[in-house]
Amino acid sequence: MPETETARNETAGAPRVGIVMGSDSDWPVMEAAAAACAEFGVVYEADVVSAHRMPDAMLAYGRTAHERGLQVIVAGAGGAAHLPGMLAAVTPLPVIGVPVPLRHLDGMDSLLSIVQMPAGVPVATVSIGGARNAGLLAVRVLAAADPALARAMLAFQEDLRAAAEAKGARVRG
Ligand code: RP5
Repeated sequence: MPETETARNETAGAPRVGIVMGSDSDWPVMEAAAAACAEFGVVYEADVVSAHRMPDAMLAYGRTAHERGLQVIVAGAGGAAHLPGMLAAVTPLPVIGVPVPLRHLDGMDSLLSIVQMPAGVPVATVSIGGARNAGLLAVRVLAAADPALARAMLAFQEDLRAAAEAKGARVRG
């Protein structure tokens, strides 16, 4: 995974999205969230913040994230995936959860650990392994109050439409 300092460097600006995961073994999935942010020029930070192995650091991350200027948290974990929900319990920021698929159970355990939150503590859960959509959703959250980012998202959606239509044209011949 990248050096967190890279995303925090002063020329890039302060991170707006915090991408965290339970283990560095989650990074091959979670890097798609980072790539989506980077595509839109959104500065992110990425780090390992394990709910089970480093609970004090995890709670400190969640409690201080908004004070540090983060505006959205993308949290991925696999198995007994409590990280997104525990962060949502202590931060006022929107939390987007990514169920990371592990070798057993095809990620269903991760999905069910993240998605079924009690009322009052929301986690916006994407599909199993859906880190790209998590990154894109984080960009959309920011775009709600950032007109330039909203325009960039509309252009991205237009590209998606054009690509889908081109595929249709190839099928039709
Ligand atoms: C979870 O345990 C992590 O999010 C990861 O998906 C899983 C396995 O972690 P490692 O044993 O690979 O460090 O907490």
